[in-house]
Amino acid sequence: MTDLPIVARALTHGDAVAVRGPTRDHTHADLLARSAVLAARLCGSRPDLDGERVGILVHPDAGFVAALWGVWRAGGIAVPLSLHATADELGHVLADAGITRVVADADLAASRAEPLAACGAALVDPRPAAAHPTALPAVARDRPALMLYTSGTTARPKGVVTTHRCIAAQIESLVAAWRWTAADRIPLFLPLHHIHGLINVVSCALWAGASFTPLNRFDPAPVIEAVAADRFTLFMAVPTIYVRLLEALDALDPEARLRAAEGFGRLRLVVSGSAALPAGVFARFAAATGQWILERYGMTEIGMALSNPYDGQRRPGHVGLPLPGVEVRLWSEAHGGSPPPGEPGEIQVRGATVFSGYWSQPEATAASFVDGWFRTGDVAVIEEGSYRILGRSSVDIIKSGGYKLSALEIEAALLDHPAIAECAVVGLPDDTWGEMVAAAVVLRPGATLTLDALRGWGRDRLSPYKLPRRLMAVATLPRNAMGKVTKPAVRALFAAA
Ligand code: MLC
Ligand code: AMP
Repeated sequence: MTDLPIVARALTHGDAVAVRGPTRDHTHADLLARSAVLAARLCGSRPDLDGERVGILVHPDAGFVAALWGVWRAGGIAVPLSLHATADELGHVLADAGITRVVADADLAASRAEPLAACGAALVDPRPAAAHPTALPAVARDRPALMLYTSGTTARPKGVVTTHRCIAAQIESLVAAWRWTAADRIPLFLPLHHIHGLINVVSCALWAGASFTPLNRFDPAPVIEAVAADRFTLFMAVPTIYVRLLEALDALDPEARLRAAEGFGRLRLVVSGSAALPAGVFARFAAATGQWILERYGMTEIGMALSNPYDGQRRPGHVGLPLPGVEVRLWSEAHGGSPPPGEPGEIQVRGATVFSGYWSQPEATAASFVDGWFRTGDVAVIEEGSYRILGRSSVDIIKSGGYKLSALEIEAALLDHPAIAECAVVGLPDDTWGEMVAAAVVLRPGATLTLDALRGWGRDRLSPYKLPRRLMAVATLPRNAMGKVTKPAVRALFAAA
């Protein structure tokens, strides 16, 4: 018998449906059985994986859960891998995490054969096989369980390590705040190498004995049809998806639009996060469907921290108050402490939901805490008892469609282009993506470069969502007296153009 919180919960849910598939459903008991078989396969003759990092390259369905739980039940650290990563990006994660085994669906493994082979990773088949009884290790809650790679103010993404106890705290906080029950049904179209899809959608559903329906990717038409047909009770997405839904609803004929709007209106709860939900989108969605989207704020390192209320007024442009079990404060360098009421400060977070550290980066971990509080780098004010996020302290972090991107990582890749001598990457405000990646470049003498050519060249080097959507050639980049590129001035160049 294992001590893992989520597995213990699944034992109580038994034959309830956990994953609703196109051809068949999977119960919580199925997931437990499949994960036990995989855990035994991973352990082989070893009693415990003892924190071995195991990559997961599996489609977001029951197989993914079996792989995640299988790694956990074998005593490993699960590292969900992006299904959109380039060979170079995947290679970075595999090497940084020291991954030597990857649980991989055959089609995904085949399309990434080169980077997998380059790091010598052995493949483990996630498909169910005949069970053979094996004693699985007892895994203590304070052992590391998960590593999610996140971009930041360094050129390459860092691994964010959380323990079983921390994950349980993140889930329990949301299950309580948003009143998850076993009757809930939620669609999954977000990627599972990030916390939004993995914890807020999948893990909360499984914890509560509810079910999720994998949709592989976000396509508005089938999602709207399923909502209209009352297939879901809950809906969680990034702001870009609400923008897309509104466009799709507008394009429907009046009868279909009414049916869809009523379907959205009947959902128990609709949540937005991972980036700022524009007040205009909140208002248009409320007008179209009657749903007041609940906006919340979180981060890979801390889980979810702030949320508008389940009951009571949800204020557009605001992210509410601390979730259960989460301590939040504003901190101002200028004031050497909490800022006066109504003045901005950095959001800092403490509590059981906060991560353990960045993988093998003790300096970066130490630098991200002050007196035990995690420094988010996000700046907010408290207005009438609700936090409002003003922005980020780093200009080098861009949020596009809910993905956190590092301008430094994109710049490093673009500088490999033979036509580019210098470059500066910034995020520009965008109605659909929140922010859009834009690159100002100084070209080498005689060189020319178009946006299409740059995007085509970049496809082998960067995930598609990191590729610039705007390009501007300039004679020189704006720099300050120290010679450092001034990013606000770069943004102004694009605005002027
Ligand atoms: C896709 N594209 C993007 C993009 N997503 N470009 C910029 N930013 C993005 N986020 C590109 C595609 O590669 C494609 O390029 C073109 O846009 C059109 O693609 P699409 O098919 O229309 O997009 P789609 O695949 O539907 O993706 C949109 C999306 C996706 C919104 C569903 O971006 C997404 O899943 N975002 C959520 C990410 C997430 O889970 N973040 C949470 C992080 S955790 P081309 O050139 O190929 O045509 C976190 C903590 C917290 O933030 O608080 O939750
Ligand atoms: P990630 O590192 O991918 O986990 O992204 C976390 C970041 O997303 C936070 O630091 C914020 O900058 C941003 N974020 C998440 N939720 C919100 C929100 N509701 N409003 C504004 N920004 C948000």
